[in-house]
Amino acid sequence: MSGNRLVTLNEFIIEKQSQFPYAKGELSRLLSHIGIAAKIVHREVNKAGLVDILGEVGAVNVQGESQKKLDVFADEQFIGALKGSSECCGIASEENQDIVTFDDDLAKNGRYIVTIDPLDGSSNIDVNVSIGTIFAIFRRVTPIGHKAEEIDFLQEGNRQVAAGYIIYGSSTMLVYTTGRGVNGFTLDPSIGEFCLSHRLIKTPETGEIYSINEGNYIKFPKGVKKYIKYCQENDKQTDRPYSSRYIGSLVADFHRNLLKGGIFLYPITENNPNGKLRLLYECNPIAFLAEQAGGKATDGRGNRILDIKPEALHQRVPFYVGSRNMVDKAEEMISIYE
Ligand code: P6P
Repeated sequence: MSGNRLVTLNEFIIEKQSQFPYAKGELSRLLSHIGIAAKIVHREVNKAGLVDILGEVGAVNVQGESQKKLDVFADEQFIGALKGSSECCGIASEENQDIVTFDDDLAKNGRYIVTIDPLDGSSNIDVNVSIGTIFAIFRRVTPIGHKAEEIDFLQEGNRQVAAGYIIYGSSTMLVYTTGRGVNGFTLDPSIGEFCLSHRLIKTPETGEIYSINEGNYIKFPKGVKKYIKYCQENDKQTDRPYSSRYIGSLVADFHRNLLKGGIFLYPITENNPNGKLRLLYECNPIAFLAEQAGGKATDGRGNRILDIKPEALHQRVPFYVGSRNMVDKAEEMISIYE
């Protein structure tokens, strides 16, 4: 709210655009189009239990239309919005094995590429648990006017120009950064606008929440087991009151920790020797947001997530993200016991 007036996402984007004197509005248009797709997905997510949207791909609903799983629906909505922005020449999506290039002349002149997980945690939708969309925006490295190529998508996360997520929860929020802090916008369905609700989010340097799937405990490296025990032991001196909170939806777990302080860990396990989470469209955007809010994101081996050079579109990495002091402590224990 500037004064008492609501600030909408578009007003905020345009206001901030003036801080980039050479910006011609391309990034602004891209972000606005993401906001439009988010509203459409919000509408379907919120009634998913009532319509056939949960059906398997290829099934036929009562009207004889081919049913779409919600994540395929979300993928189509975001691809359509990004293509329609005419600022994006292609995307890498969790839902598509290969990059999706937009080959019309207008889009080939787009300066940006987007990596996206259109609906992360969609297995939770059937049980009404919060899910999310995660996206990252880069400038293309191939010449404008040509089709996007895979090399455009294999850039280190430190080259992101923007990143964000939409969380479809008790309310729908869009949280994003362009490298000048993290701002959160809550969707007001009565006016169909995302309105600024969390200005310049700063995550606490330490917190009292640790988020990890303890069902994998026996498969964790020794240092991770030691860190979990550290979080659970009551230290008489500090009376460390850690709580375990794990939703199983990255955006929901991260969003809570971002606001309250905490650490999210997805380590390597025997089943996932490189971790489970994807570098391009889960870890990089979340890491950018975490750092912009004063937090930290590493692979548990001292490597900053944003400095990892991607080798493949769907590459997985171990992921430790959240309050700076907590990530440091986890790293310390992993290095001691590894
Ligand atoms: P697990 C959801 O499937 C997801 O990709 C993330 O949103 C979430 O953090 C993680 O996987 C949960 O994985 O193995 O604990 O169920």
